[in-house]
Amino acid sequence: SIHAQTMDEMWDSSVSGKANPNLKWFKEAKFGMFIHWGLYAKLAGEWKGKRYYGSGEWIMSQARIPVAEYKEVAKTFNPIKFNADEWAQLAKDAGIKYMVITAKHHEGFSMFDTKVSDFDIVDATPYKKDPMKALAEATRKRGIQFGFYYSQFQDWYEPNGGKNSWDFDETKKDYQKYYREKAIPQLKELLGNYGPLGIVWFDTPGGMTKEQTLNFVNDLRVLQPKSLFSSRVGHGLGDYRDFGDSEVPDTPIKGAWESIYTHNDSWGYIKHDMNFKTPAEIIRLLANVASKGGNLMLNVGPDGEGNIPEYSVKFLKETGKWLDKNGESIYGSTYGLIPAQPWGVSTSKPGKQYLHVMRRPLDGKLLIPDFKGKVAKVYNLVSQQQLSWKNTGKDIWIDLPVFEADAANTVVVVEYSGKIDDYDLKVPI
Ligand code: FHN
Repeated sequence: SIHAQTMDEMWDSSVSGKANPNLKWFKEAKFGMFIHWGLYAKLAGEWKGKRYYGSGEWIMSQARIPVAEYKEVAKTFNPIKFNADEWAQLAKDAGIKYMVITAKHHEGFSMFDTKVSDFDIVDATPYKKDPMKALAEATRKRGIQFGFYYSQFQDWYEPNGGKNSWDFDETKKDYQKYYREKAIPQLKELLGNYGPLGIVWFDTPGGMTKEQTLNFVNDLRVLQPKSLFSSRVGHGLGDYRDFGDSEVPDTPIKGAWESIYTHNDSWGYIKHDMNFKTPAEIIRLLANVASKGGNLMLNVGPDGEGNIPEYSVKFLKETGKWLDKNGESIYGSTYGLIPAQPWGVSTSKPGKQYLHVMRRPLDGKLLIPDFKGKVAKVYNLVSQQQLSWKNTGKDIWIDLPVFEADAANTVVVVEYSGKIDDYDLKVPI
């Protein structure tokens, strides 16, 4: 089918049942950084003095900018402030375990050195360097898995690129020609020229049957046998499931999956919106996603000069400080066996439930309803202060002292023996 697939069509748990052995690092990582960076970052949500609402990387579409005009933006795109080591160090300081950056978004501009098109950062801009090479090295040096985002179908620069074009007649497009001449050769460049990639993150699939997609996916896997392909490669051929933008499931799910969120309200940089998620919001979001068994990949949108916005730097460093002390309750954890409570959520490791207490009950009495395990001890993860609890034979009540004014949540560890009922899980794998 050549229509763009729905999220569910992109994921087929029967396929995911043959879990990729390389998923181990992914399932333990829990926290990734998404980076949306392209010519749109220079426009920053404005075109010819007019502000456009919505996500910054869609400005070419929002303002219906003709290709002939949009390509001129490249002539003044010169991100001299870009520093790969600074970006990789920020990820490290934030407790980030993997990074995925846009190699080519829907605008069709390649942020990497490509022989396939001259609409790229080396040939079309005064910058003339390949930032992806430097970033791949800087992340790898710090033990951070590195990967590319690639818009494999939607390409507004190409006469045969898929979807949402206003410059080209959609009915006259030859999608196969676009894939043959641009998408597949560029994917081979990305998977062949930047060393081992942890992830290849596809976006908005379409224009190819399952058979055709399987053929190019098999070719790509030869180049990167250990890389994980996101579910937006389409036709259920991904290694792990991506939910919709800013979506987190409401019950725990087994298997490998990821929630993706913007840091403010836009994937690409926009100069107007300063609504950045605070450290407390990031930590609570991360705890909530981890409590359902998934990873959070949080986006940053660098500007046209190559700076990551100051609030992203500041808030991500704060998040990293919390993870320095509380990371045991997130990294390597899986979904919590205590359903979400008014006070917060839980994550699990064998014999331990980590309670992420986001709202301390006014009377200081924390209820774990219907807990079937045999509690051995309860303590504050950071201070290791032992906490008293009472077992009513059905529920556990924990006496919670007033904790230091913690920005986000305080983690209480419940060590127990015995089996707690597993969830009635939505996805068996
Ligand atoms: O259209 C894109 C959008 O610009 C952004 O890249 C998001 C990130 O998941 N993906 C598509 C919309 O889902």
